[in-house]
Amino acid sequence: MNKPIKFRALAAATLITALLAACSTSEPALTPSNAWLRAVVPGTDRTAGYVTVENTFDSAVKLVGASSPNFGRVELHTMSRENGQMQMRPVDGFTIEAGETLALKPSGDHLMLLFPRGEFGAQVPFSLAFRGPDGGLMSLDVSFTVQQ
Ligand SMILES: [Cu+2]
Repeated sequence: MNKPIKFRALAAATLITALLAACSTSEPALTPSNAWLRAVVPGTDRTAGYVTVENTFDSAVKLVGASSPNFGRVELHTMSRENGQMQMRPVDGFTIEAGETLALKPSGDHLMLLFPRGEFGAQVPFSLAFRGPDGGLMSLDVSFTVQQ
């Protein structure tokens, strides 16, 4: 089996192929789960979204952005405690090391969803953008469940 060597040699092509073949558990992939967002409170222009992504590639990837037709803008935010207060601020991405899982969740790192627009169903489509080890971008379509 020379698969690992082949994977390194063809990193970019393999990453994309693996994403397309995400239903096959034997292939390395980025696997999303538990994707949800808080329903937008009427009269406000923002809410937060959360998702877990497992990276089974043998190299790190970085979540560098997200977009949705239902939001004018999506930012990546981190939370930290400063002077006894929880503060959030934009970051340029979240790295997921090889074999690790990124968990965006309440009171922690999250997607800041700004300027809601259009009709909302029970599911909201998102495209997550990841930068691979070769610098190339990969996108992953994930459906987020709206929770009240
Ligand atoms: Cu935020």
